[in-house]
Amino acid sequence: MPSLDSAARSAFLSEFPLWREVEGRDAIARRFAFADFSAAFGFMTRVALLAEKMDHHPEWSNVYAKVDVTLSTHDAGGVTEKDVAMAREMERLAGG
Ligand code: H2B
Repeated sequence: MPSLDSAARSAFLSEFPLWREVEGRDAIARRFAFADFSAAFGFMTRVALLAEKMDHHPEWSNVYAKVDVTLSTHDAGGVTEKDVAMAREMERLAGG
């Protein structure tokens, strides 16, 4: 699967302005902020089940109510449509 071209990257960033491009590597990232740990971990649980189905897994970390997510397709060495699909699902599951 090819990495996204610059038009597709711009389209993604305008559709999802809370996502950013990571400096120094081809990846996209966003911090999700929830009301509390329970909401954050509930989100992570739902995403984890979906990630298994999609066979596409986020890099992420959690501190209390915050979840920091980085998406990249390791096989492709960069951002692909799989990452956009996962970002879209994350927005949906976060209630965005
Ligand atoms: N997740 C992500 N983010 N990138 C990948 O390239 C990837 C993955 N590859 N999850 C999958 C699993 C691969 O390792 C398995 C063997 O299909």
